[in-house]
Amino acid sequence: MSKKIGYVWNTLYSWVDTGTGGLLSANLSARIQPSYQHLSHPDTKRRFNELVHTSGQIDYLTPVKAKAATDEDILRVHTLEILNKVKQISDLATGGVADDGVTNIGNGGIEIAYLSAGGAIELTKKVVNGELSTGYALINPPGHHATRGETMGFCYFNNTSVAAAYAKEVLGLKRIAIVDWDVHHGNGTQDIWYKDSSVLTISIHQDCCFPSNSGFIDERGESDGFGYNLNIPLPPGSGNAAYQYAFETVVIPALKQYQPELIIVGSGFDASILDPLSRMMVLADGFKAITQQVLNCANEICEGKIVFVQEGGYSPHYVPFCGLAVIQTLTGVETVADPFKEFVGSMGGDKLLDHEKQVVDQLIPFIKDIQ
Ligand code: 3YP
Ligand code: ZN
Repeated sequence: MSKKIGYVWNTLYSWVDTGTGGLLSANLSARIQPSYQHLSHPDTKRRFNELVHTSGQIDYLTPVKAKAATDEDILRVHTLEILNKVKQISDLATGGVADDGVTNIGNGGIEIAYLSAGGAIELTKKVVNGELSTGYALINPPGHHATRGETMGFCYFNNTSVAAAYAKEVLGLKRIAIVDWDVHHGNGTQDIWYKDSSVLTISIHQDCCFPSNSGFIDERGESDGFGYNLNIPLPPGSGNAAYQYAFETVVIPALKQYQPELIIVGSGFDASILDPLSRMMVLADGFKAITQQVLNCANEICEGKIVFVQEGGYSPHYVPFCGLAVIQTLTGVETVADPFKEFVGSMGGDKLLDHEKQVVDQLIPFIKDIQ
């Protein structure tokens, strides 16, 4: 089999207009000064893409052109009501600002949301049909907070779920796993597949980070979907060691038990030690290690069929190197090493702590319930 690694990027992904707020909308009467650099400003992802090129990694990748997802693609997981509302938000003088004032996409920005979901679909299609062995979709806006009927937390369409639904309904797959390592809870993805055993959803995140009212261990799915949703809510301060332990103890055994035909990774880099929207301590090396674990697992159980789809990550400085670590693990070629390791590598997170282990171990008995 040819070892072709796909790579999705579109310049429009960095044209998402997050507005003049930093997280909340700028607001004179509340004295929130305009910042012109929203925490989710697309520069972070643009810099990641630029490093993929300047590091020489692009020479080992096969560019995959994102096509806009169709309404039909979106409606496999979202309601017509929210689709129409998103169109309206994007079209009108609201300028692409969702109700929460935080989830901004800019006037006409819905075109980018369709391209983002479409990027995930294109890559998935090519990995499933064997044209590519695996790949990375560096897309924007992210998706994992978007439920069937709601936008939320920088997310419009749930990209990984749209890709999974495409793989099920168009490509005919029966079992798919979505592994979400973004530091925030993948509440939208959980919600979409909560009653469905044909998509195993696993979210590893910082306990109570965002949303603060979901992502708990006892949210295991409902009816047919009971047992097919796993949440691993790690305590703040978790780093490489806790993540590696969680993957070897829970994520990988659950995947082996489930035997999916395709693994989709929701790849956020906001568990990094330099991220402003969480309090975790993962280094580029940590992302490399968990990438290697899921890659080995995919090779063992599903002919290597695994796709990586971008979620969050808000350190403009470190996200590019964390992302590069994942891509270098896919290509098997290291062109640039993590230059930050020297400065942030001795702050902690490299030893598994008892309170981290205790959380992960609670999930072990759930694995046998997966069929
Ligand atoms: C949304 C508003 C406050 C925290 C933020 C989290 C977005 C994200 O990266 N989700 O994965
Ligand atoms: Zn996140």
